[in-house]
Amino acid sequence: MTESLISKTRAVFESTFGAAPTLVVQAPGRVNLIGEHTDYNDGFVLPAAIDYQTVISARRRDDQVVRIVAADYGNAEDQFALDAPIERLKEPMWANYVRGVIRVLVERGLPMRGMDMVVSGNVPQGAGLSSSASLSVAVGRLFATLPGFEGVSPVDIALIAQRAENDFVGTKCGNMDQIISATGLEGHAVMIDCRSLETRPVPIPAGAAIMIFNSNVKRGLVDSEYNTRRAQCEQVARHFGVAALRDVDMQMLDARGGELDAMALRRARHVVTENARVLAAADALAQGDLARMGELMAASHVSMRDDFEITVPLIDQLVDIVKQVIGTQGGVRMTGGGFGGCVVALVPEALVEPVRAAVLKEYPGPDGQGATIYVCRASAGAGVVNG
Ligand code: GAF
Repeated sequence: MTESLISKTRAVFESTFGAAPTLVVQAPGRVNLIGEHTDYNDGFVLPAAIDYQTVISARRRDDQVVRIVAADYGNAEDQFALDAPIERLKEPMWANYVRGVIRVLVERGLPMRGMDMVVSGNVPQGAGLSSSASLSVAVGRLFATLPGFEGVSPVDIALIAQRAENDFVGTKCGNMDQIISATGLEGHAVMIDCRSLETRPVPIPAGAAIMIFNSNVKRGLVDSEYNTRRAQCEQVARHFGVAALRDVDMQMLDARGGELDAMALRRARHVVTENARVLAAADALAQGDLARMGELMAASHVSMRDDFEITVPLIDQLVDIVKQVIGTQGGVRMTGGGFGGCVVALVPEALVEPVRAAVLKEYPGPDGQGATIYVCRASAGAGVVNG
């Protein structure tokens, strides 16, 4: 897959700029195995980078101009100067992800140089697999190849990309998507402590496959509902006088939950129990215990459905269809921000085809569209592909 993105961006680069690119970088999308809506609560997550990526072919310039060509948008172009204010555009949105990261890099006083770049990607868009984080992180990774960026770590790149999404693009996301895109490891999920920013690679057990099912339910409410959930969590943390829900445990919730209204209690209970599940899941996965992993993923889904209220009926149906086939041999849950998007399953390889067949047969999808199914490899984080 990367190969075709590389050749596509190279060819467009040569025809647009009349020279070969000297640098190619990639940054992956991600799937979260467990730990939903915990990142902005300073909690724990267990995502994996996937083998769907954004690729940028590029060449440094001798001036302060940045030119970007979007190979997936009819070779549309954006151009701006590093030594003038970098403004947010009304559209196209793809340009804002690039502009945002570059603006944060400039503001940090890093030694920037002009760049010609051609971008293309195959992370499904709007599916909750972090196509935007993969674009932002790819841009950060590209500039991190410049002299003077030696001290900029993968986690720094991720935080710069997150800042750009928060402040420039205007999405109030947490730090999970960018950190896993920057730090992913082939064959591994990564447990991230979203407060300390420590990462712990956890091997995907041999013989286990990661399946992703795009429900094809459009995530219409995701922005407003996401922000509402965030505000509800922050309010409970304030009520308990702590920095974030990370600092609340079940004992505290049992003792003082009565002070909260019923909805706030449900929201907090999701985050508190989900954090505990992530820690348990990292251990279960490390031990190759897919049955335990399955229990934790099932509990996570129920918690997202009943306490955090971010699933929708078609997603619940999709999870049930997969569960019928895998039983106790693996795990399945909704993944990502919610209100549509994708379901993730960790299943023994022998069950990939039976699961696929069941989903194709039984899942109606919106307007009979069914689901789109991906079998993914846990992949490396952002990096230079050559050059
Ligand atoms: C989206 C956000 F971008 C992440 O930061 C995270 O909060 C996730 O939803 C929910 O776990 O992907």
